[in-house]
Amino acid sequence: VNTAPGTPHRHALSVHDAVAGVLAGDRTVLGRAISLIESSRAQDQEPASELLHRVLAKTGGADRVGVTGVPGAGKSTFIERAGLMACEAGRRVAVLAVDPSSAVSGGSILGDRTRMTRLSGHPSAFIRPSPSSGALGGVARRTRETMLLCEAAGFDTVLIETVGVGQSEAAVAQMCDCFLLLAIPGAGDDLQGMKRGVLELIDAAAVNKADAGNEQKAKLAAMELAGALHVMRGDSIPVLTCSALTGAGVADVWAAVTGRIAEARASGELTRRRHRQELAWLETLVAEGLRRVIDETPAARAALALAEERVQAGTVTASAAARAVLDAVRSQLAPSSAPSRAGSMPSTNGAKP
Ligand SMILES: Nc1nc2c(ncn2[C@@H]2O[C@H](COP(=O)(O)OP(=O)(O)OP(=O)(O)O)[C@@H](O)[C@H]2O)c(=O)[nH]1
Ligand SMILES: [Mg+2]
Repeated sequence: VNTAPGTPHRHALSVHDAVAGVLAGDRTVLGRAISLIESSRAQDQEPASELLHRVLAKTGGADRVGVTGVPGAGKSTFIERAGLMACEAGRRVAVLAVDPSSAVSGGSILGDRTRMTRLSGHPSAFIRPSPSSGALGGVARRTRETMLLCEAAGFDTVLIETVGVGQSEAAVAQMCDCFLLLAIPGAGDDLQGMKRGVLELIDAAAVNKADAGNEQKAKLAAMELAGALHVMRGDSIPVLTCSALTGAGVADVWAAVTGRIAEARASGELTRRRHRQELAWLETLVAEGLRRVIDETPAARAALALAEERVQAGTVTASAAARAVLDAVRSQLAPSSAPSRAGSMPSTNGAKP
């Protein structure tokens, strides 16, 4: 059931076969289609984009659930248990991860895979480890597109684990319908290690590890967390307790998560949320693309290097330096419309009679 990311293409998969296989729910083809969209080879970009375009109409059908929490909070254990529950209820479950750090730290996804052995052996589950390298932007793109392929292949529940500390939370929040925080009790001043930003992104929370005599402590932590969330955000979200290890309370947490998604779907809020996410995603891609234009344009790259030097030396302001870089970009894109550096009106191709 598991498929390794970035597997080299044994035989190039035609877009036609990829589309047909994915739509038919063929796992082998799905795995290879995901490898195609994960590929950074230049010749794979066009077919990958074509593939996504052709399955687009069949995407969007899943409940998209993100799970976050500090390392060791029990995210993988929870996902395995909730995923199994969903499978047993007749759902088809795909598990993905956003792990921008795995290239550096290694191992965490391998660990996840071994820990999710029961789920990965289930015929209704598909577990895809995180793309194993790349900056957050690239990893987020691949996870988002993998999610779309899984939906096109008929998976109706997608669980995404955030791995690693950093900005992966924001990236996952931007691609899911419900973002669940797993907290743990007795981490003392609990709101502690949790970044305030994460608390603003979540839609539900559960205090995990409510077992082995820690049930009461977990309940207190849940009340404290609910109170803090209410003060900070001015709204109430469900904060429950559970034990991913024993399974106690997991069904209730899962019901709260899927219940919220069902409500949002019925009210139209889900559609609005996804539209907002799509627009934010579009902006991210455009911004990243512009940045790439700079990196790929020698004149712009040189202007940026010069700007950095001057800002560092304190000889120009950052805003003036940024303007110079953008001018360099513009003059490359459309030489005739670039504003003149002397501050005069742009000439109309310099060839007026
Ligand atoms: N007592 C108890 N232990 C748990 C529970 N859930 C998870 N654990 C244990 O906590 C450890 C970490 O669990 P994981 O599920 O790997 O946690 P994670 O959040 O996925 O960790 P990373 O992916 O490394 O960030 C494991 O040893 C689990 O067995 C729980 O509900 N109760
Ligand atoms: Mg994990």
